[in-house]
Amino acid sequence: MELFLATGNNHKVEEFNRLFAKAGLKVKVRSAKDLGGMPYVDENTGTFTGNCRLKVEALRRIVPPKTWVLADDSGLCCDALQGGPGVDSAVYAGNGATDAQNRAKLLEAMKKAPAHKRGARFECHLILLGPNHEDEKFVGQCWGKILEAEVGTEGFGYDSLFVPANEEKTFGELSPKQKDIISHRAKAFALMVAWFKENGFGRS
Ligand code: ITT
Repeated sequence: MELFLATGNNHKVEEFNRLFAKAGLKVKVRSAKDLGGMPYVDENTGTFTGNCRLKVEALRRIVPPKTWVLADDSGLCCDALQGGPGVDSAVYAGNGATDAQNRAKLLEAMKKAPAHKRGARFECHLILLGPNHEDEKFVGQCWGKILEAEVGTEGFGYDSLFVPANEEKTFGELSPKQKDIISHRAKAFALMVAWFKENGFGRS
């Protein structure tokens, strides 16, 4: 089976390629790039699921028939910021902001938060559309805390600021292999793989 990733974020494409590679499914993974790029989507719903739906539907309109489409909407929700930046994680420091600018803004916003208020979680919402009206949603979360300075250069986004629960190191220090076991994306992805297997997809 062939599946298109509805994202313009190359880091997500990289992570999904790794996750699919170890999932034991016969899936040919393609990305929106192969179709000329992800169509523009105004992510204005205010929810992860709503934005995810906009992305998956936007790509579905242009994929070849009989293919699957998967979208990911994700972000970092910090206790001290009442769940922010949340759905606005990618544009926290403004439209077109770089990951480094977003991290700098987060550090500034969290400057006065004491140790016991630095809890946070990553969320990942996936929506999967199939060629025969399959329409499934999978959610994963990863709990942890925000450091007072960046550590590590692996990953992307807020990885160098986030230490997952039961770990000493940030996602920016852990290897991709380690992140792929405990991350929000890995957890949502595992639910999707279970669904594929239960429903007999991905065997050929
Ligand atoms: P697409 O909408 O094209 O998929 P995007 O990066 O704009 O790409 P989102 O709207 O879902 O995607 O925003 C996700 C942001 O949340 C991302 O840009 C990071 O800042 C942050 N994020 C999500 N998952 C992350 C991860 O595993 N590690 C670090 N930061 C992450």
